[in-house]
Amino acid sequence: MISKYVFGQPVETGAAVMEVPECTQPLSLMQTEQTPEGVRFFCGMDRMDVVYGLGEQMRGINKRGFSYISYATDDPVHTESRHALYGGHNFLILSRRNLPSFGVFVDDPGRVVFDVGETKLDRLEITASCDCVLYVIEGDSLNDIAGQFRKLVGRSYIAPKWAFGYQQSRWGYTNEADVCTVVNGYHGCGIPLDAVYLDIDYMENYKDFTVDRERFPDFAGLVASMKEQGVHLVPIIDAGVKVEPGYPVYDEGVANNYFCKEEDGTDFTGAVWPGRSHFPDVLNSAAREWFGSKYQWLIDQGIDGFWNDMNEPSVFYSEKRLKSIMDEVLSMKEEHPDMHSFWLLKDKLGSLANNRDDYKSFYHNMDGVKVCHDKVHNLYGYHMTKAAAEAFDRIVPDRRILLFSRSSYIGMHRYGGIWTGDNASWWSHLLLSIQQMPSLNLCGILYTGSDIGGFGCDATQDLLMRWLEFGIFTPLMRNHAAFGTREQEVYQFENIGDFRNIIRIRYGLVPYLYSEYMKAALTDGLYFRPLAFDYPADAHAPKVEDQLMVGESIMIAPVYTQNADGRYVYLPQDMLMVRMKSLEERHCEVLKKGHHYVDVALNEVVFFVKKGCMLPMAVLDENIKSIEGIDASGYEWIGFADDTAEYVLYDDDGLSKEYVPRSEWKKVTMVMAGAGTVNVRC
Ligand code: MIG
Repeated sequence: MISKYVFGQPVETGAAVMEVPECTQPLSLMQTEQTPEGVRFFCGMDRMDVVYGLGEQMRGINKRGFSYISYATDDPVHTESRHALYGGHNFLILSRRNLPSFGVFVDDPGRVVFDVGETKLDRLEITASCDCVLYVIEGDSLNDIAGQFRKLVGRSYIAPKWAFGYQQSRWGYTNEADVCTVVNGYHGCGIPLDAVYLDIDYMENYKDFTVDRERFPDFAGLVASMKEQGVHLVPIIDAGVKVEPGYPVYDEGVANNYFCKEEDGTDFTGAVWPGRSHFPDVLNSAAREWFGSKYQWLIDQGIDGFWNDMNEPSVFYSEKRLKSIMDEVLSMKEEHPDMHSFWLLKDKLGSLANNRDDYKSFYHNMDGVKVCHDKVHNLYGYHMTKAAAEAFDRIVPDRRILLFSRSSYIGMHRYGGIWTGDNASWWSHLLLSIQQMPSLNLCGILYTGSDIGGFGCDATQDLLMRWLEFGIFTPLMRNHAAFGTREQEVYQFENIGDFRNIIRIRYGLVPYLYSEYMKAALTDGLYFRPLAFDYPADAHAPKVEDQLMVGESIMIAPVYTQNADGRYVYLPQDMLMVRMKSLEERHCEVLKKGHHYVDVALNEVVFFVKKGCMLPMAVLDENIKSIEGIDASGYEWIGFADDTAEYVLYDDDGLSKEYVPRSEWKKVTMVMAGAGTVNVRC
């Protein structure tokens, strides 16, 4: 049951797609109070209660004990103390031990604070603005609450099947030769690869919808020849448009008032990679249509995937703030600063980037209504991505295009996925990425993954290998690294054969992973789930922070510490442990419910099959180069059963939008016929 409460005069965010009548009864599960900052919702929490959700945030699967802020920010230092990352994912479930659990979605695209028992241990407190919509969702189980929420916000984005292949990226591939080196590097080692990313360096002076002619003399030709080898090129699109008369995107934007405005009506200027830039007013439907239509130029050259970046929007500095701070700094030139003013000076310069006062200083034209950006801040990345997705629907209505964004808000999950931004090559960020996945899925974001190996800092061989062993289960499986860091393509490291085996296991798993992804998307289900969602009666399950259910059949328990040769794993029921050194070298063993220490060598993949469940494994050709090469005519099956195991297999062409109706999904049954032998029926 979903109850809707409206406060003030909220902006239409488009997050919810289901009509829910406004509730006439007063809110009972939470109390409400007006504060100087806005409206506050709060309720008590029992010691054993768990809070799930909030999407892309720091810390654990259970969000208790900290405050989280929804106010998208381009902060590349994801330390434990951070309260905000790139998204606004205002949905959580309070899972209560002794009372019915419920979900809360605060539809407010401005700054929202979730104090989940930080200030007061036993209190959940949410502070939104005066204009917001609150949805409270009651249901029979955690899965039921999550499912109702997903019905409210609509079907998640569905990526093309090739986007489930392994992908390589780096900020620093600057020309055609760099791209070829990567592809040859992988193919030369017999490792499949489905995409290579183009970061900002492919553009001409960081201008959106341009390609540098000197560095990419025959772009369309390169795109086509790569595609022949099964590799898709995926260019980045940044939010900021370079101020440069004569550059058509700039000229058209200015002429039609398509950019965000200052209070006085002039175009807001902030600096990002292109230098002085304007920001398309993607909250205005005409501007959105215009900006989206620009993607066509790249689609016409054979591009079929994009990543939208810098769309918090990131502003390195605004012209007016830089000027005022420069003046201040210059006025200090003659004095020898005391220590206090020295630190003040340093902070001033540090406060230039992504400053909230700048976000308060510019405006959108929301189809006739002037709205201050700060009030709708979290909608920007969402609507930039919506601009692209709506354009794809016009340009190539029958085809799926890969699309994901850095900044997002609930509602954007219908148009694209996200990656989790600028993490670092830290073991703690491997764990963080494991913990972010179920939280993101709860908010509807299914097509997601982190920068494998870590974006900032230098990756070590073992970190990359362990990260890949987890990354083979994330829908987006992309190795990405920052400019200036150690080169992170797997062939740059020792023991390439082990890397090859792990990536090939991913391709072997694709029939299962894709099937599970599609079923989750088409039924509003969860691809990644915390253990407690599947084992609600198990008292230990809610405490497990480093294991996940992946699809209907398996559980994973990734190793995320250096120099470990295994880890403790909790089994909420008897399971079949599958250990793989390669796709062909499999070892299975039944483990009993309870706690186990499981050895996991650095070059091994281990996962667990639930009882009564099974999964398909593709049999791969030695030379498989991409997803296209997977033979779908027959699979091997791994299952665990006393008598029968079942699996519902979804498959389609991976490209069109005509998804297979549920009545036609294939059910595969495995029947044990005497010790060690099985019959499989389809
Ligand atoms: O200011 O385009 O998160 O993935 O490589 C940095 C360069 C801008 C941030 C993205 C990252 C990308 C980088 N971008």
